[in-house]
Order: sequence, then C-alpha cells, then structure tokens
Amino acid sequence: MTKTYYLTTPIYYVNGKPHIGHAYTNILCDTLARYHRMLGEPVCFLTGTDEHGTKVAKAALAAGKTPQAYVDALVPHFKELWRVLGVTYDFFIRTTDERHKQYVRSVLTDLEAKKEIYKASYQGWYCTPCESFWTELQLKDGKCPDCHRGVDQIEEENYFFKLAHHQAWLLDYIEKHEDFIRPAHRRNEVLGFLRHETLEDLCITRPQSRLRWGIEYPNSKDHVVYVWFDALLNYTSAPHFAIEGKKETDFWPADVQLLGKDIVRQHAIYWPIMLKAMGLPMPRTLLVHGWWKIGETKMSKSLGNVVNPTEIAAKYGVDALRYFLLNEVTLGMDGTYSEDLLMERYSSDLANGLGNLWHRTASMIEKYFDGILPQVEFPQLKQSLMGPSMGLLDLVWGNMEQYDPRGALAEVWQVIQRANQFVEENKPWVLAKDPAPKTDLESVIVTLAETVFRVAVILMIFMPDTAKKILQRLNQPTIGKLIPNSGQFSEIHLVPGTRIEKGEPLFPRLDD
Ligand code: ME8
Repeated sequence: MTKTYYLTTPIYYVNGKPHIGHAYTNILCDTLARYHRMLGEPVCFLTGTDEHGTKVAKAALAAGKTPQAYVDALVPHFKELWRVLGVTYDFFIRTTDERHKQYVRSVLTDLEAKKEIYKASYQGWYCTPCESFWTELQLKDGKCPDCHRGVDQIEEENYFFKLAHHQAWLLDYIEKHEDFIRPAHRRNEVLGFLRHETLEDLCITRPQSRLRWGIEYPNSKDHVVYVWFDALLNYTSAPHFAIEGKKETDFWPADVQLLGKDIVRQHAIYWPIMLKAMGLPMPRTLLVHGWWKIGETKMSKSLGNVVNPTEIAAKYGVDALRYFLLNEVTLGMDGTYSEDLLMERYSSDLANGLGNLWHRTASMIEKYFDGILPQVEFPQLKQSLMGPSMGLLDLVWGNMEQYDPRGALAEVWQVIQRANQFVEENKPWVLAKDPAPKTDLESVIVTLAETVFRVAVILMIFMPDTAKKILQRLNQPTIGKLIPNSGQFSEIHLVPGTRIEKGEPLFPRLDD
C-alpha cells in the first residue's frame, strides 16, 4: 500500500490569536499538501495547538480564566482562520486532548524503562519566557542567549532526558542525510553547533510548585512534563488516533515537517534524539522557513507588532494573501511584510496580470463567439503560447519537488505574462474585423482559453478559490490526478461548444 504523504506544521501556542507568521507556515504546508493530492498521493496534513506550559498559563491568568477555559475559547480562532485561508488540514491536534496526554505518559514510561530518562537535582539559570535552562557558559552577558532577557538561578529535582550520549549519532545522521534539514544554510548551522558544542541532557519536567498547567509526569504528583517534550510528541501522537482504521506506521515517518527558524533547536536536536530513543524512524525533511518582519523586527505575539490575516484576507481576498506570502520570499529567507507591498503585487501581478488575462479572454469569447468556445483542431493552435503553457506542469513539479513554491509561481506568471503579450501581438480585435473566415481569430482565442485553463489547473495548488472560479467559468469539471513528465498535461483540452461565463473581475482594481 502507498504510504500516506504526511506533513506537519508546528502546533501553535494558544496565548493569543494567530498572525501572518502562523498563517504563512500553514499556507506553505497547505500548498505542499494540495500539490501532493494533485499528484494523486494519499495525504495527511496535521496542524494543531500547543496548550500547556508557562506561556499559556500566564496568558490565562492575565485574562482571568482557568487555562482550560482560556484555551477552549481561543482554539476556535485558529480553526476559523484555517477555514478562511483555505487550509485543508486533515487533523487538528490539541495537546489537552486526553488521548495525547496518555500517549505522552506512555512514551515517558517507556523511555524511563529504557534508561533514557533519569531523575536528578539540578541547579542552573532559568529563562521564564523561553522556558529554558542555561548553563553559566551559555549565558550571553548574564542574559538568556535566545531572548536576551534576565534569567533566575534555580535549584530543583527534575527528570532528565539523555541528549548528550546521542550527540555523535545525530551529527553523523545529519551529515549522511542531506535532505534532513532544509534549506542548506539551516543544516549547516545545526552541523556547526553539533560539531563545536556539547549537548547537555534536557530537563523534561517542571515542579508542580512552579507550574501546574501541564501533563502530570507518570507516577509523580510533583512534576508536570516540560511543554516542549509534550508538544513535539504531537507529531507521532496524532497518528495514533487521528484517522480511524489507520495506524502510526501508515503515517510516520513524516515526509515533511514545516517550522520557522525560531524552533530549529527543538526540531533538529531534541526531536530526532527523542525519536531515536523511542525506536522510531526519522522524518524525511525538516523544512525551515524564515520570519516575516515588520521593518527589522520579527512579527511576534509577545512584541505585539502583529498583522491580522483575517483582516487582510477580507480586504484583498484570501488568494491575494496566499499569493503574496508564497511569492514574496524564497522559502527559508526572511521577508518584510507591508500592506503597501501587498497592494503593489495585487495591482501588478493579480489585477493587471492574471485578472486582466481572464477578463480579456472571456470578453472576447463573449463578444466574438457569443460566449461559446469555438472548435479549433490542435495543430491550428498557436504553438508560441501552447508550448509554454503545456510545459507548465513539469516546470512547477521541478520547483515543488525542491520545496520552492516561489519558483513555481514565477513559472506560472511567466506564462500569464506571455499570454498577455500574445494578445497584444495577435490583436484579435483587428482579426475580428477581417471579412475572411474567422479561423485565425478562433485559433488565437482558443489558444488563450487553453492557456488560462492550464494556469487555473496549476493554481489549484496555490490559489484555490481563484482557480476554482476560473474553472467554473470555463465550465470545466474538476481535474483528476496529474502526472508530471508524462505528456498528460498537453492532452487535457477544453471542450469546443462549451459556454464560458466572464463573471465579475477576479481581482477588482483597488481604486474601485
Ligand atoms: O513555538 N514569521 O509556537 P508559536 C514566520 N508551540 N513564521 C512565524 C512568525 C513570523 N514572524 N511567528 C510565528 C511555538 N511563526 C511552539 C511550537 S511545535 C511542536 C511547538 C510561525 O505559537 C513559525 O512556524 O510561538 C514558528 O515556528 C511558529 O509560528 C511558532 O509558533
């Protein structure tokens, strides 16, 4: 049986509403999921919420609610955002789900039996916002090396997960698996760290005297599980109960795990070692993207400089936001978010590019052929445009296999641009005045319709609402599985005699 293509996003802290940064990760993951579904693969796309730990407990306290009531009230905002943005996840995990808690406890019991976990007294510097312990050496100017805030000296008895004795194995594994951490600059950072620093065992509990909001450690009334240990396990926990009749090995190992560059250490160091200790295989790829910034600063809940994706989607349309986020930066790099930039792209690429191409094609079918697609034999179609449009699937495939949605969109927009030029070059309005039979006009118009059709098929991956609108207006039934490098994409054609509906502008001009 074909293994399910399993993709995951981080599970987000429920300490505020999601912003453009969270939307970005889930739109990326959705794009990959749609792409694999289009290739006909069974797909499981997991997202969810990380509901335990200090951050959430503090936010609940500030809101005057119990943590459970607080997360219960916020989780629907995440689900609603994913619905609005067309994020087609297959399963949404919440770490307060009893089944997840049970799974975490069973893993801990197993790891204790395997002597991967031990109990010890610990003294160290603790950063409360990051929930991390640091050694004297790791501190930077006496401050937390991650967030640069103050740290407290703490001594307490805790459970520890052995990281140190797996360091050589992890280094070797990453060296031998080029695709394990992508892009390469992130892989190199992790390799550099593993070559030059010594891992310390990970403190995986918090005394209940300091934090009560977490999964109770098995057989201990005194400790809760460290939020990161609990959270990372969502990726293997969900498959246990996500889909009835399926088992963990139908999904795990994940094919791709998406994450932002802020959480590389947890995913590229703790997580593989946890999996190794549990006796599970490694995910194929950890795909690390950059940050959306406002000016020079990361957009972040705790800094409060966030942009609400629901508002942007309501103003410009969901697909304008999806297009902007996917197209503005190469996956892995940081991007600067600004509404002005989004408006520029909207006008140039969407309204004047794709919107204009659809509008003029449909208008001409309406005007010259009463809205009915004329019949033209394939050899009569204009190869100068049919060539690029028929080659689009293979080019998109090449980019998507390299996790490069921006590169894929660039190929699509080249065809759109080429098609708009083709209209200028062929001047159908002049051909229409020719008293001779309309064969040339017919072949120009059908070539355009065929091109816009192929563009729409590909855009199902990136901009599903717009793609669906175009396909509906072209009266096309849903497109089945696509097979790259097979010539199949050249053979799908519009049916002559089909009625075409122009419809409202796809991307109304902003000044309207
Ligand atoms: O770290 N730009 O949750 P979190 C791009 N619960 N992406 C951004 C972003 C930005 N400015 N801000 C956030 C946690 N993200 C843990 C994860 S996983 C087992 C546990 C995205 O709510 C990006 O994917 O802080 C980042 O890694 C994630 O949100 C952090 O979300």
